[in-house]
Amino acid sequence: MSYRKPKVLVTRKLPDIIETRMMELFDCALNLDDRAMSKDELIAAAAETDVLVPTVTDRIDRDVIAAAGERLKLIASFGTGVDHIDFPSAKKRGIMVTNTPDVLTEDTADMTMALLLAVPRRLVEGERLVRSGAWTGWSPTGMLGHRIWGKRLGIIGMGRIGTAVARRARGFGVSIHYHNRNRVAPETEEALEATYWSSLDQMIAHMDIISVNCPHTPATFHLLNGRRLALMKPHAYVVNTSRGEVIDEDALVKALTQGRIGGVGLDVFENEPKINPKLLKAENAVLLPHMGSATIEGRVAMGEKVIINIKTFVDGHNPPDRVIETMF
Ligand code: 8YV
Repeated sequence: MSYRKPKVLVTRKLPDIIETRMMELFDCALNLDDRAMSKDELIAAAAETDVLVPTVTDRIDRDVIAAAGERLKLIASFGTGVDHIDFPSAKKRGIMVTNTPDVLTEDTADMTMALLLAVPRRLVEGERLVRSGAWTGWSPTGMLGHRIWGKRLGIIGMGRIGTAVARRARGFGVSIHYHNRNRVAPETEEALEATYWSSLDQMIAHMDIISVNCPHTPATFHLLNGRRLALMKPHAYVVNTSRGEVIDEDALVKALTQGRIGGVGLDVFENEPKINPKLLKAENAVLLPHMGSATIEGRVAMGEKVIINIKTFVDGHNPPDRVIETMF
């Protein structure tokens, strides 16, 4: 039987080594210019492909899935979060969805830790001061921030990334607290000396730093809303490397600009790449361009996962990173 290579559409430029391998294995349409595709382009492309490889910048909504016709069988997303894909619509049409978990856990936890240090210690403000030429030298009261040693970190979402953040933060003398849909295994709690809070409100009210590490799902949309932000201690910080939508960004900006919280470290935003202008002006906000998993090693490993997911699927097996309903 002759083997027809599956037609695979990759929506963004991937690392060269991944694109080369994909070209060998599949009938691949690449995006060498790395220009984000419009909805119309996605709709047109989805109708003519067996496998779609989107990223967080592509909205694979109901319209795109409806336009896909009979041909599209797999959406092999490049990334762990799948909130850009209308999963129920895909499921209804029998389209499988896969993602790339695990391989970006440590990198994202590193970036969370970087923000967790940068905000209380005013790292970026200090850097701006030096570069501006306005630094007049050391002073006993210059650039005072807050110590993180001995403080309480509240992790919202104790999955892979949340756990990896907890492991790191312990090394900095921070006590670990968490809220999660399900309590983690007693061995994990014990190893991390982690305290479980069944009430998110209660946890928020007692923490010095809040780290958002849960996925964005219908259940976590605006989980950190105005009411919950008002529960925070006035000196406490918020760090988010998950998805902007988990926080009500308008409410966060209000809390920050009215001095009701100490500062924020954000790698993700509600309307990426648009940033609330008030955030841009806030000295106590460290803002990053969604780069939590942006390491060469991580992005290659994510690409390898995409290839394995596609290959196992077209060979008639169950892909290792199949997204299932219970994840939402
Ligand atoms: C990825 C991410 O870079 O994997 C995720 O969920 O947020 C990022 O680290 C991005 O999603 C790639 O599509």
